[in-house]
Amino acid sequence: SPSLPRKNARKGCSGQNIKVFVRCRPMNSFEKNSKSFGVIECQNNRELVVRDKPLDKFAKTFTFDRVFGPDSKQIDVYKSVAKNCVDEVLSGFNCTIFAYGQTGTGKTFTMEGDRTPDTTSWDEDPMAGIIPRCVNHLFDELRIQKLEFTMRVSFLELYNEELFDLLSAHDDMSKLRLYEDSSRKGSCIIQGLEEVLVRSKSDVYSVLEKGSTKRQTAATLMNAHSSRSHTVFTVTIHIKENTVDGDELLKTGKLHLVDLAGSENIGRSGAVDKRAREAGNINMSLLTLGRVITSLVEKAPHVPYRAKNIQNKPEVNQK
Ligand code: ADP
Ligand code: 2XA
Repeated sequence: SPSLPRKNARKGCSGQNIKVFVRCRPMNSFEKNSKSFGVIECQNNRELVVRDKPLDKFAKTFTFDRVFGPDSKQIDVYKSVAKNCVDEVLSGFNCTIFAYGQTGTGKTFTMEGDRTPDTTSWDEDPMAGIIPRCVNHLFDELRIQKLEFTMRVSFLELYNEELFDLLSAHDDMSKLRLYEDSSRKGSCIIQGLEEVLVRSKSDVYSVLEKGSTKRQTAATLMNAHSSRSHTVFTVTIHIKENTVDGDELLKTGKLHLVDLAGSENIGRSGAVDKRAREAGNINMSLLTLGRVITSLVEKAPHVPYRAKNIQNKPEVNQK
């Protein structure tokens, strides 16, 4: 989905600037062995049927831009969800893809993917998720179009309202500070965030490897569960072009690929359970994000990017 509003923000070919996709993962062996029945079923690529029991008279149908069934492949998801975003970024637009859902539903599988053991070429790995496929496609396109460019990537983790750099050269996991950018309204600066220059596909792979190792370390150090943190992978490209008049034109595009924390602690009312509250409003950001997206969709005059969470405060005398 093309990201946060900018001047001249372009709408996707569908004319909408936010799209919603659903991917259903296959049942795992535990679910199969326990004879669970599937509560969701995909219909004609766009509809999702949700039932409480087999042959549920009250089954509900929901429509999305696309629904991917349990047999969908990484490449199919990439082609329908992310490929357009990569092309928009090459034209100088900003795009964001969020993965949202409960822990265990396949967010990381979809965004990052896995390495097939005993294979060497990651750029042809069928298990590669959206992130590696995006950077790969960016490199291919920039080369095909013979463009003069630089590419930078950053990778951060947001845990318990604190920011950590997954590409930092330091072994420790020190917090990063966040400032509002007074020169650009609605924008912010993350002080000291590593923005690694990548010149080749192999540079990219080193960065991905480093990031996933570091996240593993962070999880151990902070006793954190990845299910309770958000990760944001950002690719920034600068493209130098010459106009017909012989002027130089610098285009900047950003692609944000976000693997959100598990949505399981968010109730219908917006309340979070006691445990999550103790851990420090982990899901506050998910609630805020929900309101931001709703106001963008409804084209509300004010988008509460900076809103503090209101529903999430512990009540007095709560058990
Ligand atoms: P999340 O990030 O939402 O917590 P994961 O990506 O870790 O979930 O997925 C949970 C498990 O399900 C993992 O073992 C993953 O490999 C598997 N899985 C997820 N989606 C798929 C899929 N589409 N096909 C096969 N296995 C999947
Ligand atoms: N999902 C794996 C990483 C994990 O560690 O949780 S897969 C993809 C995106 C990002 C970081 C890493 C990867 C695995 C092992 C070494 C290096 C990279 C990776 C999988 C397939 C193709 C390319 C990269 C990966 Cl942000 C993966």
